Amino acid sequence: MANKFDGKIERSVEELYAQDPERADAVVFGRKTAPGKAGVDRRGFLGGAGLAAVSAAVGGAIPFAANMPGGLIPAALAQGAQAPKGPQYLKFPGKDEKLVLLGDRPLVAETPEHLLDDETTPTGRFFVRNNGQIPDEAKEPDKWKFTIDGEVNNKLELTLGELKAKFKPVTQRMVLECGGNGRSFFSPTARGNQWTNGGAGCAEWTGVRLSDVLKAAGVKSSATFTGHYGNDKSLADASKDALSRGVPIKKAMDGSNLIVFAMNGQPLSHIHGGPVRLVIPGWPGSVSAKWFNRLWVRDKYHDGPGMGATSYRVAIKPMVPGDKPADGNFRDLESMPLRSIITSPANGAKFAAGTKEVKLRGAAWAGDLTVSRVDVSTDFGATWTRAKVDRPKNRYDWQRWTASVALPSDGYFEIWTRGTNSKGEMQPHIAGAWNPQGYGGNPMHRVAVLVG
Ligand SMILES: Nc1nc2c(c(=O)[nH]1)N[C@H]1C(S)=C(S)[C@@H](COP(=O)(O)O)O[C@H]1N2
Ligand SMILES: [Mo]
Repeated sequence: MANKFDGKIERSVEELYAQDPERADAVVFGRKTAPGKAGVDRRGFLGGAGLAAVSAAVGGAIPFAANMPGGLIPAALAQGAQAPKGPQYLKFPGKDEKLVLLGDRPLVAETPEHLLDDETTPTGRFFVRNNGQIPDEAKEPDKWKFTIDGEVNNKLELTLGELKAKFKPVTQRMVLECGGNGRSFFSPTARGNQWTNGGAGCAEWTGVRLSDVLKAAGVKSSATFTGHYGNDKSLADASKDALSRGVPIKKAMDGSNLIVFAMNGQPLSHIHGGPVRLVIPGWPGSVSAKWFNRLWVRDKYHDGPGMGATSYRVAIKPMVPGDKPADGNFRDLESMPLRSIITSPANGAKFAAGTKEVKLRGAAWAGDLTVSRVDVSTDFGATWTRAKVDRPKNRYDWQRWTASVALPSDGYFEIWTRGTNSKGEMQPHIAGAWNPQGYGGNPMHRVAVLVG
């Protein structure tokens, strides 16, 4: 069927979308480059043979085909689902077998969006991100030691047991999100783990406020920045730390930051940094040190592994996608961008013929900000329906949302979600502001559904 389309296509439309989305788009939408004017396009429209081929590839008629924007890879064919060998899954004790393995050295796995459907992300479904070796497990958790030193009046050396005895425990539900979440949406491909939207989760974290501990240490006026350390070592060189990032002292003193020893009511598991980790919500996950053993209060910008150059950094002046990075054009990614995801139905869901209504569930969050609204569309963005968005339980909680959408007929539909944050900013259609390591990619999330 599809591979006979046009008589010229050497690959099926499915393969073409997986291997060469630009060419697939050109073929399907009839993109023409004007003769003698390289790069000048005349947009075609999705009709005739192109429409037939795409409909065959996605498995149904496309009632809203007339609204399909050129350049759009149908959600049913988008990369990831179409990876050459199909997705690889994480095999790890206590972890859901449907977490998608992004790398095994270091071990990295993400949660597909539909597994983020719980109000609170169960530990078994929580994404895993390591930068180096996974250290040996602590035998006596309460004897775990960490230090607060540098620009403080009283250097503190505390065991976990002492921390629990001396400071008040608090529990907050908060999003932890990898700085590279959404990286796979960049074109051209950005360097690093190809996260979709699943490098994030929202757990109940129990610990003590970092600010309480910093106050006990007495932060000097010379303090400007922090450096966070864990006891894991680099894969390439076991004499070096795997990662050590930090934040401006103002962010470090934010009352939402926790020194965490329990996750979802259980002692913090080893893979998530147990017995003790930091959770610095709203900012790239890389500042939330696992296997936490030292916080160095510094009088200048931190220079540990993972700071500087293009790591966890975005372009100050917009750059041409794919270009070489210019020195000095980068700043640390601080607050994470706005993101909304559909957690039910799953991408590729099938509904019985005659289904006229689909109930949607999702989540949205916005780094240091909140989400003021979420809208959903079933017609490629021509019209939008406002979702009901829950309030966060506490600061840095995600916001669950629900909506119900009507479908006019059987066929192939895409459900799109678009969040708006408390500053009025909306998610873009595509990942913009390209940068070499692909931070800040937050295009609208789309799921394909097939009725009949
Ligand atoms: N010590 C240490 N802490 C770390 C990391 C690491 O490699 N080593 N990875 C960071 C990154 S990049 C992220 S996104 C989060 C992931 O936490 P998780 O594995 O519990 O999901 O931990 C952060 N803390
Ligand atoms: Mo991360």
